[in-house]
Amino acid sequence: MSSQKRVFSGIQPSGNLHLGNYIGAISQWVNMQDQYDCFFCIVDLHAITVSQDPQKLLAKIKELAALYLACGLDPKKSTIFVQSHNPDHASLTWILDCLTSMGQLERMTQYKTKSDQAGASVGLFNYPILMAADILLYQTDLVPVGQDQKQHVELTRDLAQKFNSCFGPVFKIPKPKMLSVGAKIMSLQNPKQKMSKSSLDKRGTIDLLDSPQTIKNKIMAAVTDSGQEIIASPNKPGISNLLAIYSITTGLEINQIEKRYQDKNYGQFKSDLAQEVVKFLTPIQDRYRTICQNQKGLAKILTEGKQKAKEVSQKTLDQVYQKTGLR
Ligand code: ATP
Ligand code: LTN
Repeated sequence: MSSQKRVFSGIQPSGNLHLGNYIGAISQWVNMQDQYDCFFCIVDLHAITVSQDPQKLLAKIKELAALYLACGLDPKKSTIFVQSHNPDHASLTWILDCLTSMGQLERMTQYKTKSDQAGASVGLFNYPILMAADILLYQTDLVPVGQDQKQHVELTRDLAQKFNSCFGPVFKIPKPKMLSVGAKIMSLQNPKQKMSKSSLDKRGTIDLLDSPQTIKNKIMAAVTDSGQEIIASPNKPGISNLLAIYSITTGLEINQIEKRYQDKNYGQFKSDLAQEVVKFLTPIQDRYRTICQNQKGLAKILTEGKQKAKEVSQKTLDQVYQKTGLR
């Protein structure tokens, strides 16, 4: 048995993967692979909590798997798999459903925001419990995510504690892990809203597969703040957001970037940032295209991932069945 701490995280194969997803989640994952026993999941069952076109969904699952690899996830180091390929996720969800109060779910911010549209599904309401099942099945220590998912990881901790105190110790209590800079990348068009796959204004979101010209156009059109100084500050949400993107894509500290642009204007800063983002994304896009040419190889990685995932999750689920009197 590995003595390394366990990491679990996932992204939904819905919409296009964007720089916010990369910075808040994937950049952490890539850096954790050598130190931790990592499980990275394509959470397709979460994606269907809102309506999806079946043919597009299957293509999106493959696209996301290829992007995981292109961003630097290494199947020799990490277990990469598709959530619905392992039925244990849905099985544990039901058991946790029966332990969760309606009130606990009604408090979830993401649900409150997303259920605005008429006809919100029961799945959308139940979404955080499926996420808790994902995490708890693997006896996870750390969950690297963006800021918006913190509340869901806290619910996961509460559910694990409740189960353990009702039935005896089964689950590890996981902790969220968030970046100090980049946990919430904001829309380029509205620095008060997070950059999001489902955002209607596409100019606010930089997709990992955007062309260099599109990236340049979006960054040059980004909303900035009054004044001229290029500094990170709460009353400069637009510039602070661009500085966070600059920092992650170049590896420079925010104060180094502030110094570099002390006497420069917004236009120069944005034009340099656009170049840095293009320089950062081009190799990811090149690798993505190469990986897509080998669909068999990709499928093999996901099959092996499923097997490794199942080996771990099965043990937890067996204990759950025993403790709850189902076996
Ligand atoms: P949707 O709009 O469909 O909710 P999303 O853009 O929020 O999608 P998710 O699949 O929900 O993307 O998120 C995947 C991961 O990326 C999560 O860990 C989430 O916290 C992180 N993430 C999403 N948006 C951002 C962002 N703007 N800044 C930092 N991290 C983010
Ligand atoms: N809800 C997450 C995606 C997700 C997840 C997980 C993240 C599903 N299961 C388990 C971490 C761990 C989101 O980003 N929307």
